[in-house]
This record gives sequence, structure tokens and C-alpha cells, in this order.
Amino acid sequence: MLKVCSVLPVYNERENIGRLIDELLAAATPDYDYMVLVVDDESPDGTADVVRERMARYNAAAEQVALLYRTNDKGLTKAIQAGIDTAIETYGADIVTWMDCDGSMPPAEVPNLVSLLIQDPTVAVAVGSRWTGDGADEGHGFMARTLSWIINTFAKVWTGGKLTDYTSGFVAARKAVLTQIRLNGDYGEYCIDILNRAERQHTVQEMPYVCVPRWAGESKTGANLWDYLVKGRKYVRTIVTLRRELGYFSG
Ligand SMILES: Nc1nc2c(ncn2[C@@H]2O[C@H](COP(=O)(O)OP(=O)(O)O)[C@@H](O)[C@H]2O)c(=O)[nH]1
Ligand SMILES: [Mg+2]
Repeated sequence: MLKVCSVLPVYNERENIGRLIDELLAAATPDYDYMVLVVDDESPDGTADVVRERMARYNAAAEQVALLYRTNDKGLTKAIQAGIDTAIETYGADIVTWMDCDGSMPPAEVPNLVSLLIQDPTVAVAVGSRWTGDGADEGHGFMARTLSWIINTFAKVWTGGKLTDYTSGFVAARKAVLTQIRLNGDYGEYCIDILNRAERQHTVQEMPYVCVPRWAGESKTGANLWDYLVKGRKYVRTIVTLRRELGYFSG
């Protein structure tokens, strides 16, 4: 049976991670073997204790919840990459998904993202988009939405890609793509990089989703103009590098 693993990168998400695990496991369909792998970078707030409690609750019959507790080389992109590697090498995942773990991305939509890959063998990556169809960004204010729209338009026009949400972070991908393309960058720019590299060689399918405010706790990135400009510089650098390295792509 196909194995699907959702990698859940967390830092100080004690108030959100238990609910997210519950909702992901409740939404899973019997079409495949499903598990979640939480990747915690030594959160001081006790996030891992909540995960261990869920492991005790859910793992009696089969391992549905696992924890990768990292004490070195911290950071969001490295956490997701470590989770992807563990999902494939240790848990034998054929498909890996990942998402933010603050409630801003809908756990109930994960099976829909996965089914885009299962129903069509030519689709290699499925990605949630706030900027297509019924998608929306209700989780951010006007400034963040506008900057995100500018970055996404720039990514599309400058690289020649076709996607509408390169900074999504809500992704499901086949093992074959993930063993071929590794994540580059520190934070959200890794997503622009992997999606653009993937769409040059494979079919990447978007699925509309509505991003909502985090359930509880605080954003790690901050939300003032300076934080966005610092983040934006890295995004722009990634887009320029993609065009320089790979050229303009008109697929
Ligand atoms: N493992 C790990 N997860 C992180 C790190 N930084 C942020 N995260 C997680 O990444 C996701 C997005 O972070 P969030 O604070 O919501 O940032 P924002 O959405 O950009 O405001 C959440 O699930 C965080 O818990 C980190 O350094 N390590
Ligand atoms: Mg967030």
C-alpha cells in the first residue's frame, strides 16, 4: 500500500500541534497508509511533550505519529529537509506533504492535495495556492498580501513559470522528485526554488486553498515592514538565481 507522510516543522507550537495532529489523522482516507512526522527544533515551550502524548495515544496499533527532535543545524528549511529524508529513508514514504503547523493551512485539505498525485500519475507535485480559483489569503494584512502578490508575480514573469503561489509552503510531492531536488535557502524562499525547479521537469498541479490566521501563539517571522523587506530580499535573490542558473523557461 502507498505510504504518505506529512512532515510538520514546528517551533514553539505547543498550543497548535496537538489539534493539528488530531485533525490530520481524522481527515486521512483509507486509500493509503498515513502518518505524521513532527520535526521540532528543541522548542522551549514544551511542543515535544504534546507530540509524545499524541504518540502514546495513537501509536498502539501502528506508528501514526513520529517525532524528529533536532538539536543542531536549526531552521525551517533544514527542518523540512530533515523531515523529508526521514520520511523517505526511515518510514518508506512514497509521497511526502508538508505545511505550516500554526493552523493557517487547512488539515482537512491534505487528502485533496495527496489525491491530485494519486489520481494522476503524471502529476509529480501538488501545491496549495492562495491566488488561484477559490483560494484566498485571509491570514495576512494588506501589506503582507500585496508584497506576496508582487513576489509571486515577479517569480512567474522573471522565471517564465506558470504557478500562482510560489511561496505557498503547502505541498505534497512524490519521492522521486524529492530525492532529485533538495531544498535551498533558510525560510520561505526554498519554496520558490523547489517549485520552479520542479515545474521545469515535471507536472506541478495547483489546488486553491484559503490561508487563515494562526490558531494560537505568535509568528516567528514578525509582521512589520522591516521583517518583510529582509524576507523579500532573499526571495528576490532566489528568483534572480533561478533565472541566471536555469534560464527563462516558457513551459
Ligand atoms: N522546526 C522548525 N520549525 C520552524 C522554525 N521556524 C518556524 N517554524 C515553523 O514554521 C511554520 C511557519 O512559521 P510561522 O511562525 O507561522 O511563520 P509565518 O507564517 O511566516 O508568520 C510553523 O509551523 C513554525 O512552527 C524553525 O526554526 N524550526
Ligand atoms: Mg504562520
